[in-house]
Amino acid sequence: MVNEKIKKIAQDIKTMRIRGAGRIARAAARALKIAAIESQVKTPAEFSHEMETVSKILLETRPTAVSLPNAIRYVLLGLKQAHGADLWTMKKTICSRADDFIKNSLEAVKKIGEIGANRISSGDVLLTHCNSECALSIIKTAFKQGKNIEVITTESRPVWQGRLSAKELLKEGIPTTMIIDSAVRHFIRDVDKVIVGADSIAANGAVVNKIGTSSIALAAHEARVLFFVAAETYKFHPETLVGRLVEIEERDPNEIINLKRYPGLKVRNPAFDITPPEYVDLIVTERGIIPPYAAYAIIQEIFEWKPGNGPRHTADKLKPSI
Ligand code: RUB
Repeated sequence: MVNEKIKKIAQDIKTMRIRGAGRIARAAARALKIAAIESQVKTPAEFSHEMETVSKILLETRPTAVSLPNAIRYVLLGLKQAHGADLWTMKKTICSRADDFIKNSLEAVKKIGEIGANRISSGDVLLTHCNSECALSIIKTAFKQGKNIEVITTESRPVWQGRLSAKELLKEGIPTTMIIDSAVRHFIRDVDKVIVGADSIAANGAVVNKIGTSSIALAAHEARVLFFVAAETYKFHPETLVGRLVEIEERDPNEIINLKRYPGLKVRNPAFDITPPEYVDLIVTERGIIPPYAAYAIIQEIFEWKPGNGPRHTADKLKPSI
């Protein structure tokens, strides 16, 4: 029987009380740790089975952010590491890998802020979309370094994550202007750099992020404005190396409009879109800045991928190295 706390975390991810790819990943690691601590089973085999069941529930919440399966893959590698061990050791291994993931993830966000802030100059006007911890980490770090910056944030309809960003930025004292999503091209010439996060990055460097990101990238490209993506290396999608496409989540149309009032109206509500690598100038990761075309090399290294092997996700490779 699945623990109520796990069901609650899964439900919170589904309904977006927990949202943003990094937070979702950490919540999944936390859920696996809770499941391990509170497990009532008696044998290692039953325990492995229970962990797989919990993972399945978590994986079914939201399909696009690869940080979720990557976090689970990272924690569950503990089952393989502790193979043949007693139940207590297995539980301990899962708990310590979950703790490791959470700690490394938080460190990565900080490191991305430091690395990315080096590319921000005093006087810059930055545009951000949605609400990305990593993108905001760069902006906040640059501001804390004393750089005189301004931020334009979109509303990010239909769920208004731009309001979260605006609140966070204002709390830091950063001058912030909000615009409607469709006003980006109108204002793009006032912008020096666009900084967004990512839910998944494919092996060819294509970036999956909040719906509207690709239109912003297109406008930035047209106006020769730099387009930065800020993402931890667990946002790189290992299966895209062998042709898997990233699933784009389509959410409830009622997020956009009350369908009861418009009988017969068809509404589409994709939550994410894909920005081709041609429109991305650089990706700031905790391991350093890379061009989008280096995504392949990152995936190969982080996941120890070799032709014919499935991806692994090891402890050492997640640690910031720069
Ligand atoms: C969130 C979103 C964010 C990325 C990166 O979408 O698209 O830009 O997840 O965020 P949603 P972070 O609100 O639908 O989850 O840098 O915080 O991981």
